[in-house]
Amino acid sequence: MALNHWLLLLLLQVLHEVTGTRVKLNMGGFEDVVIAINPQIPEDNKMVDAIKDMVKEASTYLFSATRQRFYFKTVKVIIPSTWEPKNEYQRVTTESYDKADVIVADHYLKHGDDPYTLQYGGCGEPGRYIHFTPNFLTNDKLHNAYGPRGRVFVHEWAHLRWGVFDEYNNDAPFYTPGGDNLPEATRCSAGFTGQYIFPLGGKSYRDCKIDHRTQLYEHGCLFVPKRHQDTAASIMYLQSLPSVTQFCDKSNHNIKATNLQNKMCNYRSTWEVIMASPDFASSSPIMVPPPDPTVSLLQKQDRVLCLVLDVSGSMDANNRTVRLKQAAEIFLLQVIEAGSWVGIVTFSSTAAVKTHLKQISNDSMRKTLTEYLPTRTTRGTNICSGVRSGFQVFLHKYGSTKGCEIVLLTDGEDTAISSCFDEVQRSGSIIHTIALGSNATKDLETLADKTGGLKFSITDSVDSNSLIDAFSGLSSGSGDISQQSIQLESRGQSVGSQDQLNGIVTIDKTVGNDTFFVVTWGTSPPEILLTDPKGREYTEKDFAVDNTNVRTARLKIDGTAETGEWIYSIKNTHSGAQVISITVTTRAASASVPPLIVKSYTKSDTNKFPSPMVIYAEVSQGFLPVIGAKVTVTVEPEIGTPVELELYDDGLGADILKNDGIYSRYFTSFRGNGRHNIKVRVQGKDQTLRRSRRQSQALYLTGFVEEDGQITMNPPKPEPTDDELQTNLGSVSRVASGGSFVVSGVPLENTITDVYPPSKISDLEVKLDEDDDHFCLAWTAPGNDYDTGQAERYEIKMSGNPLELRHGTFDDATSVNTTGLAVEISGVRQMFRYKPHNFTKENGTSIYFAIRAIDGSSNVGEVSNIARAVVLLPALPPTPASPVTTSTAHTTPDDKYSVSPTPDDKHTTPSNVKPTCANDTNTINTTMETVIIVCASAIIICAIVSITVCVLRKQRYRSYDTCMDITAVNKNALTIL
Ligand SMILES: *[C@@H]1O[C@H](CO)[C@@H](O)[C@H](O)[C@H]1NC(C)=O
Ligand SMILES: *[C@@H]1O[C@H](CO)[C@@H](O)[C@H](O)[C@H]1NC(C)=O
Ligand SMILES: *[C@@H]1O[C@H](CO)[C@@H](O)[C@H](O)[C@H]1NC(C)=O
Ligand SMILES: [Ca+2]
Ligand SMILES: [Ca+2]
Repeated sequence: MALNHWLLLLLLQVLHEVTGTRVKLNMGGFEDVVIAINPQIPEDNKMVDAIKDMVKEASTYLFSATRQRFYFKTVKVIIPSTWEPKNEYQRVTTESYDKADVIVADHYLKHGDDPYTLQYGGCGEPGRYIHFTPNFLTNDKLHNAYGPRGRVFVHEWAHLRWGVFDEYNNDAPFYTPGGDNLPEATRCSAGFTGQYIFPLGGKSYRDCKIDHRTQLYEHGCLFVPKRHQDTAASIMYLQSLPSVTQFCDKSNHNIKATNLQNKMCNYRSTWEVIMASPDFASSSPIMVPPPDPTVSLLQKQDRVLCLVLDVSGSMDANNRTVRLKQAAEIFLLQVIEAGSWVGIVTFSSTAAVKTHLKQISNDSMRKTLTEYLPTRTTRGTNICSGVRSGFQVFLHKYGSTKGCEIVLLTDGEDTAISSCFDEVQRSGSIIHTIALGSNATKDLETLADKTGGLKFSITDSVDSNSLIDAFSGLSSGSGDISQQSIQLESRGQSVGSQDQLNGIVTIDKTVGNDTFFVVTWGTSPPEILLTDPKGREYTEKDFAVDNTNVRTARLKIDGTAETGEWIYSIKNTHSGAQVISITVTTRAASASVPPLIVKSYTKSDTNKFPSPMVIYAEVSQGFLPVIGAKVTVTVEPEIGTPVELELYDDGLGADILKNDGIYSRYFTSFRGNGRHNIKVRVQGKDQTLRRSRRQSQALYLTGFVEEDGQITMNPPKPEPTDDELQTNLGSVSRVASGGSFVVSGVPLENTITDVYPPSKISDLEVKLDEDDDHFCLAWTAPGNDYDTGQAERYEIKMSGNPLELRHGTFDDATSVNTTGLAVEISGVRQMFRYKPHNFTKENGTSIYFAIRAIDGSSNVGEVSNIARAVVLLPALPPTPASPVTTSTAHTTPDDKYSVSPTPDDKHTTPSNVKPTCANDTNTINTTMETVIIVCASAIIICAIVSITVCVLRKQRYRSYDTCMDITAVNKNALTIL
């Protein structure tokens, strides 16, 4: 029991470390939920009131939805510093916009107000943040479409806190329940009743037809629920309807719905997932109704920061003092935002205040501050004395340490560091830690964990330029993107005598103000040639060279730097090899166009071998995902060679959604214990890089069926046009530090055995071959270790009952003989043809398949998605009309719809359906199943392949010349059930 408790605490710790959230659960009450308002939003007290109302309503709703377990106890709202100060506003302490649980901000491209939660982890893993627009919070007209705001908040909170997924699916709105049954709307529970209508424009509609190629309702068909339902579930489907007060649980979960919840959580209901959470384990039902939440308002002040720098003797080793000075100068001269206050403290066995807080009002103040950076070292390391002096610097000016930031850099061991943990916790300051070299004290990160600071780990291998990256990564977390420094390039390497460091930095349209090119070297100044996109050349003579032996040359470009490719060539004219580095930082070019940014996360920031680490990079512009970028990550262990990995946004392996701007990858190459530093590089090429829509959004209810059978429609949802979205972003480069994580439990390298299975295959598809009765299966090969390398063999199972193919019963299902099936290397699309012996084709038969991969060390991967092939005979009974609608025409008062006569080609028989790949886009979103139509008499199989498949294949797999025509369907489509 005691152990369990301890584990739980650990889990909770991990939970908030990962997401940045510092929400605590105390006797069922969520404390310190942070809602942050973007600084670009003009002052609006109505919005603050709306937030208060929303939280109050949400708390009551959450309490009953979770069967009296959870409620909101305290909520903090961060008011931007741009709003008029008020007495009731308290000072922000360790909260920040960047770490907030809920962000209130406008979308860059105005397109509706869909609330959403940024989720990138698997089932049960917390998300990053919830995003509401100001209009969503203040415009009551949106109630009809989204429901009361408190209910929406609970829907999003379940995503964020408990890692459950949506039970609707805009990309796969219908599914076939099997047998002779009609298609149904993707929903939970299946007890939701409503009408399937096809809008004809204006106020008229007709019944939906069934598309025989998919066995689903035609594209454009809408499921309109009745306003009054008997079912109470579920909140992850349609929280807006009054009757909905519960999550789907085991008793009413719709296992057949083609939604992300089923795909991600292996067909478990949302309530089962919530019950498996650490929150659930550490709480119990509460008998009395909880009090209303307390909402406090905090206002962000100016940024106040103190550099607390180690000057112990060990800083002399490996040129650390010089490297620190180079990196800290970049921070003071280029990174920290104008208007901030900065102080500097150094420490060894005792601490010294080098300068009290000075406000960065102009460039000469930046320069002045660099003169306080340490150059000499003394003996001893007393981290707490450094931190305390930092606090003194804040108190000297402010009378408070709340909300101030310390950047603490040390390379030394200090056994007494825990003596100031409590003091640090009480201070309300944020401590960012930079561990330099492998001797830095192990507890250093505790200071960051306690205060919500960033953590960096820097090796003495200067090649990586990581100390500079750490300082460049210390931008303010205020949400004011237009003021933040953005790093475009960061490279360092040893360059031989007379050799060159060459490269290209792309300055895109969104950046260019305050652009600096900084070159550093180890021994003697190199020759520099920098050519701008217009051909103008800059040499080392144009760079300002620091004459205080910092070995740095710096060039600031006046105004906004030219957009395009800047080519650099740095030549080592020294007689021996030396390390040369280049760093380029810039800021946004316009306050109204948000720059493209990259942020990097890890699955957790401590990792015990053999769990795999997952690394994510989020590439976005003004909350819109940016897709088509090449994203690479370098993981640099304390000791040993860095590992480079490419991250993918392909919806496979560790990546849960394709094209959501989150690029992900498993990392398993652990070679030793200790800190691992992360650096992410984004390259976007002209023509490939583009913005995309958010995919996972709250359900916008299209309309209701009223008590009297009339239909009330909501106005159509505003959407940005594809043109707006896909404006060519041009070429882009970004480099960012992703902080560090700590690994433990790694065995000695020569004793490491393979413990990692191939990853789950999530894009299995199947169809029946039209010519020779073979089933053709296609999927993307996983690796030996998750998504890396090559597995050894596959196991494929088939069944008439999909539930048999799930984990648990997979072993018992009928095996498919996989003789002759070779395993491809990870990421390669492969296929397999299979002819069952005694397979009798019966009308409407569904055959299901699932696959898993096994590696050379007998590690067994998870069971894939379940893929389905439908066999249809031509003499199909006429398609019945959709269930609820009647052909009685309604009159059309006001905003009611009327039924127009259903066109009489409604009962199209399969023989009328042309197997053509014409530009019929009816099924563009229903690529989930491939329906095979069998001409019974001749036992000739006339496969009529889904149109979508054809269309997509033409675009992407032009010369795919095999049995497997369907390999090109959107890999993100859910091929489950
Ligand atoms: C400092 O840097 C120079 C030039 O890269 C190198 O030759 C020297 O060995 C370094 N010093 C130490 C102590 O690492
Ligand atoms: C770590 O400390 C030990 C003993 O003080 C010293 O010999 C070693 O050089 C240090 N290592 C680094 C990387 O500073
Ligand atoms: C960038 O610089 C231009 C002039 O060089 C200025 O007009 C613009 O406001 C600046 N943008 C930002 C975000 O400060
Ligand atoms: Ca993704
Ligand atoms: Ca393996």
